[in-house]
Amino acid sequence: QTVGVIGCPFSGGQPRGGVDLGPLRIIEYGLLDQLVDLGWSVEFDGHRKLDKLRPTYDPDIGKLKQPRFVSKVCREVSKTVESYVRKGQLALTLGGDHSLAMGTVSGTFAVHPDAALIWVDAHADINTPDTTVSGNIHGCPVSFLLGIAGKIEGFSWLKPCLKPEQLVYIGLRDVDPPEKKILRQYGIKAFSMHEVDKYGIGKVMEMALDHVCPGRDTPIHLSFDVDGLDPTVAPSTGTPVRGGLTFREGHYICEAISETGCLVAVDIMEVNPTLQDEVSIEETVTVGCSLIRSCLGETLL
Ligand code: DIR
Ligand code: MN
Ligand code: MN
Ligand code: MN
Repeated sequence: QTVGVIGCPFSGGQPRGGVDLGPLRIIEYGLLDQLVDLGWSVEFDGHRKLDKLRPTYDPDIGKLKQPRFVSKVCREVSKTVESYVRKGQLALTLGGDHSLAMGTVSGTFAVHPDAALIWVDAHADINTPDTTVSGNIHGCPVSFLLGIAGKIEGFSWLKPCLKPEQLVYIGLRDVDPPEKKILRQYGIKAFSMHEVDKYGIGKVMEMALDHVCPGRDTPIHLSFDVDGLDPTVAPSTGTPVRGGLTFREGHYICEAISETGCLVAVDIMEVNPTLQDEVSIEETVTVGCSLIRSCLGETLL
């Protein structure tokens, strides 16, 4: 089994610097050796050179900030993810901010249009260019993937590829009012922290998989924003929200998905190794690596 690692040092989908250093720190921490120790053959040809894609002139489009830069980067990432998935390799993307998921998810769905998308996050990231208040595109990727974002200059390469029933959320707790309306309108399945508390993570994963992967034979793309975890577990991230997934709940999600044998692509996003103190940074990088290992089959026994 081969994993293709795609390092994406990119922060253009939100205003805080430093999230572009996430993938570098995760690799420096020794992720690739850990994956080899798990029995994987690892392909990694260095971090993507994304900064060279920055346009010289990139004014806002409506409220959207740095739209052309985000679009060009995601287009490039999409091609890379698609090529790994097409070869039958597991595409592992290290972010970088979550706007990158427009690239990663569209890459996976180009090969597997029938795939499932499991989105672990405190946020729904489903604002449209009309509903976004912040203008930060990392709060919008899902609307683009669903094709409900409308026509935005530069994004015509990104064809709607995701149907509402192919998507399930886990860990939500900071959803904007217009986002709640979109979730209801399209009947999108979401397990917020309320449902995690109510049913426990074991039952939530069973229900989530029953929804998007009922026969346990649908290819799965997992897009994991580390802010889905509680800030005590993953403090070094740009938009932490209290009341998140515990260390074990986060890992259980990855283990349960790994057990299906259906995983074809994973994103680990929003690790920002410039926020909080050195201990917090180390904890966040470490948990990013251990989530990845759980996705790639590491078990406790
Ligand atoms: C907010 C926050 N919903 C926005 N989103 C974040 O900016 O659209 N996503 N932080 O990760
Ligand atoms: Mn996110
Ligand atoms: Mn397929
Ligand atoms: Mn988030």
